[in-house]
Amino acid sequence: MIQRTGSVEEAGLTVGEVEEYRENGFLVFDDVFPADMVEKLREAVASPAITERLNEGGHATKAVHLLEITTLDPIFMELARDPRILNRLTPLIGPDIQLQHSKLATKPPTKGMGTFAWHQDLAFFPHTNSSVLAVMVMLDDATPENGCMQMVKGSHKLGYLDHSVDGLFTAECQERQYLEDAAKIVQITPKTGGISIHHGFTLHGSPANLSGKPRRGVVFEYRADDAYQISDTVWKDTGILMCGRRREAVRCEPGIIRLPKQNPDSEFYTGHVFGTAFHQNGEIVDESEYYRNRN
Ligand SMILES: O=C(O)CCC(=O)C(=O)O
Repeated sequence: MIQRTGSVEEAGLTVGEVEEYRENGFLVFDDVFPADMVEKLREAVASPAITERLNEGGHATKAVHLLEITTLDPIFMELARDPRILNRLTPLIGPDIQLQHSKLATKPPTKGMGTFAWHQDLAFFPHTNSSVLAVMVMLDDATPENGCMQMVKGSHKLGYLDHSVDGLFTAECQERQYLEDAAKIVQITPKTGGISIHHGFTLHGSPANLSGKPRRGVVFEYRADDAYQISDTVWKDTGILMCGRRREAVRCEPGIIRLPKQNPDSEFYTGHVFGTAFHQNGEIVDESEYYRNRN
């Protein structure tokens, strides 16, 4: 992996970068956002409202994903719309781009905590096409010591992998054979103000934070405007147009998508086993005996 330095004025990607994304399923850039901007983002993270939410999530000892971060401070919506990000995405997924979700991803300073199992993002929230990708903006350097993300080169070409046990979604890829080739596993280490971009099928995870310091990143999942979400949660900021226009059309890639069936005992259970996106019932069906029994 080549780690690049992108100037503030730089727009778009080179042909080589697009090829690298198509081949590996991820890209990493340093120096995308200047120090003063990172400082403002850190101040927003330290605001009383966000601190309270992080405390509620137990961020001192646990990894916390604070969802809908764009709704908690306008600085995060500005960041999601920043051309330094969007100009790097249009060569990958076209000019019409929506936000799929946003979050602040923290890893606690408590040593040895904050592991994320190997997974594909699209396995959580399948879409009719695989344009979905994630951008992580680093508010701290990502290092192997603080549990930076690791990605399996080329795994985005594998399509949907199995994340379920006994029919219930586990949030962990169960096809361990794709993790056996150590030469394909890459440490993703953007510095503070840098970003990583990864494809929604790229198999990734992150080990525990051993640094004794917090590691913070802002994550935006984006999708082409013609991708329709099939299951999991529709968040407050899902579907906001970031650039381009609404096509009013859905593009479908062929194939069968197994829906991630949520475990009602999981902390992420949203009240419908296939999430609010899949749940196309009105109150009458919801309240019927038939639906209650089907769950
Ligand atoms: O915060 C991390 O290190 C991992 C986050 C992640 O894998 C995700 O949001 O999909």
